[in-house]
Amino acid sequence: MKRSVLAVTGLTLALSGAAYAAEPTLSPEAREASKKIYFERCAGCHGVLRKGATGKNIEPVSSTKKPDGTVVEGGTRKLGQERLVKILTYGTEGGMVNYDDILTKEEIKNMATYIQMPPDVPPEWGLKDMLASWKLIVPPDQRPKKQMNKVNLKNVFSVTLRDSGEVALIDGDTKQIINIVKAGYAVHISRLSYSGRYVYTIGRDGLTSLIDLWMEKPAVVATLKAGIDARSLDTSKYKGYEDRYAIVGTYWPPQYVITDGDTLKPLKVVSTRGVTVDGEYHPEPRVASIVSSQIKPEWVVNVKETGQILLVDYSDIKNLKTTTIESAKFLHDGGWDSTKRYFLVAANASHKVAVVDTKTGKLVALIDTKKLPHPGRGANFVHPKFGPVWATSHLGADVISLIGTDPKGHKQHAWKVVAELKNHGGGSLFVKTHPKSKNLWVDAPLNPETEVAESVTVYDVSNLAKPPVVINIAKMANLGKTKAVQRAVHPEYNADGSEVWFSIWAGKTDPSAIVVLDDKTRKLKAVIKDPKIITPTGKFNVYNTQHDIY
Ligand code: DHE
Repeated sequence: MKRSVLAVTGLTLALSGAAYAAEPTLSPEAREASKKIYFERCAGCHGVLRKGATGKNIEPVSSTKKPDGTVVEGGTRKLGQERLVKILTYGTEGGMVNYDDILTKEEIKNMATYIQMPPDVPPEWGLKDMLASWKLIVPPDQRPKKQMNKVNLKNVFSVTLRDSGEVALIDGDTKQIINIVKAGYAVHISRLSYSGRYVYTIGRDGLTSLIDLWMEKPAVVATLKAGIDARSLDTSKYKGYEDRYAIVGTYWPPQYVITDGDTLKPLKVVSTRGVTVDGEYHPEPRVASIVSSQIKPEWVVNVKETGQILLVDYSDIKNLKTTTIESAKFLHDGGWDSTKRYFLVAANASHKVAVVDTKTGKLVALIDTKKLPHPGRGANFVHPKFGPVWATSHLGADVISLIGTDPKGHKQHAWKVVAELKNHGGGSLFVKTHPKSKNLWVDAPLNPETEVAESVTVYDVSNLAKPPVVINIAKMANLGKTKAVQRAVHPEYNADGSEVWFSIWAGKTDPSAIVVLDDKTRKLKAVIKDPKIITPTGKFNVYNTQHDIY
């Protein structure tokens, strides 16, 4: 069966030389419905203004300057209605997937017309809008003074339930659901306060939620609509600033907001509109990953379209100092090296990984990788020959690249791809290991082959000559036949590194599950099933997320 989850995340269109279509129009109702579909399914990859990032440029009329200076005219109007319907229905070899199992024929027809019309531009979202949206449900002085439940909080997992817009808090010791809370449309990630008390979540609709784990039944104590479209957030982790601030990055408007850590009250909004590393103005440079330094009062804010990495010093937010580091365009996700001094981030559509030294505030290297590196936060381990390395897998290749990260002890290998391991397929999103583990786990949920998408590869990092093992995780969940593919996604360790958890991500109306393996034996330990576990994707163990352990 050939399907792909990119169908729910975005479109990729190839240009052909067809003639321009006639002036496209839609009824107000069809336009409104198409606009909604565009924002929910397409904007993530192509951008609100359709200038392209992970997906291609799909402006109605576009012109691309080639390296030799020639200009190629293109755009969706040139492609025309018929061709666009075909692309939307069947997908393309270039990465665009079929929408025929997600949208109706009528919706596809309207979408083909809609993307030939000028983009709808959502409103700006400033401090005033944010303040009006802000809800302080339980003020700090009415919250518990100590932990009121008996849960081992270190081993709680905050699990994204993508299609129900919720987060499930699961006790990692007992595997019981502690609570399920509303967390915004297609909630994306969870991050932890430095103290480990608060979980912060971000919905794609910009809804930011603050969950207090100390309550008898942990629940949301504050929310903020930080923007119209968002993917990332983090908290202040430097000594003296623990739990003081949070930062939320938004796709639309392209900006970030600094908030109070324990109330989410918005304090300062900073635009990321500006100039790319090529020196061209970009109107929609979206905030991709954000991480929090523990060696300085700084956040590393990665701006996708411009390729600029911002080191934002939060020690004086009224007089905000920012270091702007040129790297490569289309920055996406990334993680720390094992010392937490260097941050490695994928510039995915540039097929590169950028390395920043947060101590000196400088770019250290831009490393060529295979097509579309996608590390999640990556994985750190000590390679028997090359010393400390950080790993990334790829969306566009069945390869896991290992990059040397030890410029002191292994200078000749630092910031180079020192080895490439074979994954069981392309379409990988996440890799994971743990300091106490010898295993490196790699998924491939976006692979078009069902068997590959259901499986993961595991390497023994102490002996990489040993052939890896491919395990079909979905089969272990024993869910029976489902409408959607049961994608095995996002390995995550428990706090002591003895278990590794995988989400089985099926359709919204299908049963889904979380599969827990014993890391040492690689054998099944538990399957967490519940009708309320709808489309689980990311899982964030409190202790590991709090301390950036991966
Ligand atoms: Fe993600 C991380 C953006 C689609 C699951 N995703 C991130 C980050 C960004 C991002 C910028 C880094 C956040 C950080 O560290 O601060 N993701 C995007 C997109 O733009 C994209 C491609 C399309 C979209 O429309 O959203 C996209 N992501 C997806 C999915 O379809 C996934 C697989 C399922 C889902 O839940 O939506 C998905 N993304 C994740 C997860 C992480 C993530 C689980 C965190 C990984 C980690 O271990 O930290």
